[in-house]
Amino acid sequence: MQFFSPIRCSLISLAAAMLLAGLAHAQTAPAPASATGTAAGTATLYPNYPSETPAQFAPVTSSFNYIKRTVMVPMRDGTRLNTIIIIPRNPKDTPMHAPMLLTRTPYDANGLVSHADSSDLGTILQGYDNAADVIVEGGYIRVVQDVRGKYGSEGDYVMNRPLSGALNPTPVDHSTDTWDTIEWLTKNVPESNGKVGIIGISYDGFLPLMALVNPHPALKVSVPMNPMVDGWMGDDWFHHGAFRQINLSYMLEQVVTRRNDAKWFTSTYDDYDSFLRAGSAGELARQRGVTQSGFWTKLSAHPTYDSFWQQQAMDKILARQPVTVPTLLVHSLWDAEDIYGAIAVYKAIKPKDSAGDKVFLVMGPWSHGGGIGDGSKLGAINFNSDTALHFRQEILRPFLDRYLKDAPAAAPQIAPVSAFETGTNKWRSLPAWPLGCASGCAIKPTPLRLSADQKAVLGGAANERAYDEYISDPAKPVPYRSRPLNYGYDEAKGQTWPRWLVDDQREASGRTDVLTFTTDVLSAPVKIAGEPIANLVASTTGTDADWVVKVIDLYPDQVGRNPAMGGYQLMISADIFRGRYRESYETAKPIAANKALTYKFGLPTANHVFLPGHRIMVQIQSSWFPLYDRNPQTFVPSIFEARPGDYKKATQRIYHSSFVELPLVEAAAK
Ligand code: PG9
Repeated sequence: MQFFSPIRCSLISLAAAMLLAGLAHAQTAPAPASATGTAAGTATLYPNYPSETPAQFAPVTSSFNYIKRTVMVPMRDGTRLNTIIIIPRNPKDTPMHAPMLLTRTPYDANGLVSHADSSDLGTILQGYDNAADVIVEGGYIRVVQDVRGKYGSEGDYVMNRPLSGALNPTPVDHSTDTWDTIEWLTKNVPESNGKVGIIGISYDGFLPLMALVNPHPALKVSVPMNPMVDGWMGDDWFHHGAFRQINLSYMLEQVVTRRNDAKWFTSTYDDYDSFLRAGSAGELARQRGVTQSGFWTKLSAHPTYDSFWQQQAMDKILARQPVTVPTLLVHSLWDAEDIYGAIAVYKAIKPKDSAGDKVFLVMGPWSHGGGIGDGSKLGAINFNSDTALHFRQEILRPFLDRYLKDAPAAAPQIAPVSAFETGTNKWRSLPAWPLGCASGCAIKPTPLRLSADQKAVLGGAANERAYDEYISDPAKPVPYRSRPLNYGYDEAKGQTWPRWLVDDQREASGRTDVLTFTTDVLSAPVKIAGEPIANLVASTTGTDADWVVKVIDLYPDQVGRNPAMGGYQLMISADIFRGRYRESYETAKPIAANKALTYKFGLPTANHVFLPGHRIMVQIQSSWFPLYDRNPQTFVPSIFEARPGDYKKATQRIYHSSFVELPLVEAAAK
């Protein structure tokens, strides 16, 4: 048999040849011939080589300690969402009666539960976004789902799809999709006990908040971890109006294709250079194709805190809802992405929890999502124990068990607030937040004054007229961390973005365009609990300006037990404010040049003790680059479209009547 020489033949002889070939195959087992058409009425006959791929493969999974089902769950508008249900097998392989833990995600549901190809449930879940130890040990049914428009799900993707209404003309949103999913799950997963919890981090943490809007009756708990809540005020897109241009890559990859196939590219090793060369954020967006993303179109059309942002702020939405589902808000004290959201939601909904049994808060010394990792240290900072393990085992696990298991009494009630106190490295169980201790102490807002000789003074009288000044040059913006800057999450490539908030700030304090004010060495501990509030009295020679205020724990000159920490400048709370919003977040206005004006804005929550021997430092600067886009320092209608000629040097004066109001805990300091 010639396998590869074509046989020319008519259709009749082709049939005969195929028959013969088939016979030959039957006798000698070579492959049967196959034919392809050539000219009209003729065909080329090739021998056939049987595929080694079965028509249908039946995976052999009987040894697995879980059962995995993938289903397309229909929503009320007919759109089907890719949903993976993973059911643990109990030792006797009998159906279980387990609660379901749902995560909805735009980040590839399948990837979330396919950490490894393994017969072991713990191994496939291990890795990210799952608190896998709690899920596996608790015997939960794990359900993960792609949100509409992403990965295996049908439908259209809209960034943080707003609720049906003014911003969303369709009748479907994440609230209805969660409702429809839970409805389907409770009817179609016979192994479940009919109770559902929803859990997730960041975007996946925003979705458990959406689930609280008209919640399905089977939704028994919600665990929003580091949730994205208000994209303008303090989470991913802006902080007090300053644009977080570092997220342009996210905006591209997340939006322009269903499976995040389009990739951001770098054009310099040091991010600082490529952002600076592009000029404005709008120009860089054009250069990288981000302008093709529908979300960029919306975001760049809404640079102020207008109804577009206000109507989708989850804290504002939830403040209008009854609080019916037990909710555990998880906050990270050094969250580089969503440091605003969890606390904002707590403030919005805790007052509505009249029985005190629905709203819980935990805050740990973690980066974004760090509660599911190893919480023993963050960068150079050690916490003396695995704080994340403590959270998962002692807080998350009993919380889930109590509300989701059929024998709830077995699980203890967790404290209303579990707050890790940095500096002393201790967990505190508190009845509410902010509160310095369970009883016997009070918070006394106390000014930390920015005084002469670069001194910071706790309490004391203000000196109205004196000031310090610096020149802010947009051509040389202050880097947000030491260069070269390499944004990203891949530790193997040296990318440590998630923990940049604990970087040593001494590089910045040595610059002439950064002012520093430092207290004397503390002789007693100073404890703060809550949000410091910046009260700058400042002038600029320009007509717009950014103000960055950082509250820093300055370590002793020498730290015997850990010499590398000598003189470390650890940021405890810091944020940026875009001066054009001084009078109103909704309307940008030029700043009156050379006039001392007050800028008041809140900094992120801290729960920290400055120890004896340490000092408190405040740093002030007018750029934080390229994390935030540069303020041209000349008022222009849209900073996204600022032209090279708009960027001007300015002299910034910080008057000594400025202060940072610290939420001082009185008794604890004694
Ligand atoms: N911080 C990310 C994000 C959330 C929501 C919108 C955009 C980005 C995240 O980690 O999911």
